[in-house]
Amino acid sequence: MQPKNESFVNPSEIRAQFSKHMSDMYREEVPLYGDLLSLVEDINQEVLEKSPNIKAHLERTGELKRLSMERHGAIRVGTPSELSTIRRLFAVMGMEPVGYYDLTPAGVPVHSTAFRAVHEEDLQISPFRVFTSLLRLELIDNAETQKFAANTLAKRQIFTPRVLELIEQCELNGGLSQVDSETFINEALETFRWHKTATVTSDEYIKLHDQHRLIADVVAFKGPHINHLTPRTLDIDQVQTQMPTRSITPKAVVEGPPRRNCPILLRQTSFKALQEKVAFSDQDSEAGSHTARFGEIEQRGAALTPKGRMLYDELLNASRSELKEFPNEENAQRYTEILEKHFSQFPDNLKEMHDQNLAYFRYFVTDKCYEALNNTTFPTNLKDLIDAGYIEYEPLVYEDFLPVSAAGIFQSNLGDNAQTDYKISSNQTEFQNFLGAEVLNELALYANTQKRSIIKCGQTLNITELKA
Ligand code: OOG
Ligand code: NI
Repeated sequence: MQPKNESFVNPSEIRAQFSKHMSDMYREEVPLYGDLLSLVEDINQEVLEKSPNIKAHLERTGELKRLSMERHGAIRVGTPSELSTIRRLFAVMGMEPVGYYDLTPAGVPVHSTAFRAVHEEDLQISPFRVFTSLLRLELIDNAETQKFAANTLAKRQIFTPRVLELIEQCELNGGLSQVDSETFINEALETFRWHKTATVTSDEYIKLHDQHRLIADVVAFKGPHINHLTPRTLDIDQVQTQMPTRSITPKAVVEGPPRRNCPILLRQTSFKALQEKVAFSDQDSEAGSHTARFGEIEQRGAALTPKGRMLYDELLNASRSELKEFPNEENAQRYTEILEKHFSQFPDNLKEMHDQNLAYFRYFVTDKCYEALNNTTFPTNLKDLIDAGYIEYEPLVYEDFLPVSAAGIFQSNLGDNAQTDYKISSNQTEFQNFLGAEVLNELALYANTQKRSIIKCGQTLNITELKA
């Protein structure tokens, strides 16, 4: 989308630049992230060389172009006001809150949304997304710790004065100039930077940590340091197997659906969080340590319709119940087998996925159709056009996250004391009140993209109402 005023920078360009700067900053902070990037790059290259089909498919959907830019980050904020300002900050870069994720059933005291671009053209310029979680202080059961956490958070300011000015200026004028957008990027980065000094004493840290490692991570520091930045791979099983050859230890299992010919949704794996030296406020040197940041890799597949998603959830739940415990080192092999067994019920070819309305698609007019444009009477519905070879389709890539997978990623980095059974759960209304906006429904976004591609085909064929 173009900005309102021509002298303003396109928000998608700001996002692309910001994502690049963040990656550079994170690579400096966590050298292992650089190793992971190069492993992913090598494997992606290999896949493209070995599988011309995959390459052709990615070229056609535009995903090949965005592959090397593709990454998501994750942050955890502490207060409603931080959440609403973060929303305004991301809005400057054309990112909107999509989806609501409740992580309390998994014993993680947060609820979350994902900030990302929503239109396919903008996603094409930069698919950068940030999984953003808000700590739920009301879930701290110790009144004293709860009060301490609230007071500590109330004292901090995670945004620079200049970035706050620029957010306001952008809201007022509808955009930022080139110079202002550069300043914005540098100032906004400060919010996500790692700080070696904590804002609490080591005793206070221990108290927070005993309550939940995540609470210590959010409360004890100056800001919501980016805790991982995730590149996209074309073959996550390869990355998983090869991680140890580069001295990286992966978690036990890949989250999400099993390996398939036609990947669906999202598969993710991560390496264990790093133990990093920090100085607590009662220490002169970095005598303490904190474990929060980790590495993660993802492989993205087709976005599923409500029907497809229901089937996915059903098969995943069936697999998890059959395993009866959390996937771990010992049962990893068995878990994969169980997963594959259940998922054999999910059609693994595009035609069935399309005809059974399991996934969202983008439609293309074929060369055959272009050649026939001036001398053919075309059928007027999509199905007949497809059957006649005038229109083809490619699945839309899933741009979001999965709550069960996210819980698994959180868990693998939080250690065993995280299995709290919270009595309070989902509260999307409160989350949205804090956010200062409603979260968008991701399914509606995919449906819109699909619809736009049908309209475009209709225009090429001069059919005013191409029936789906
Ligand atoms: C977020 C964990 C979830 C994902 O990719 O599902 C996540 C966090 O650890 O803050 O990043
Ligand atoms: Ni992640």
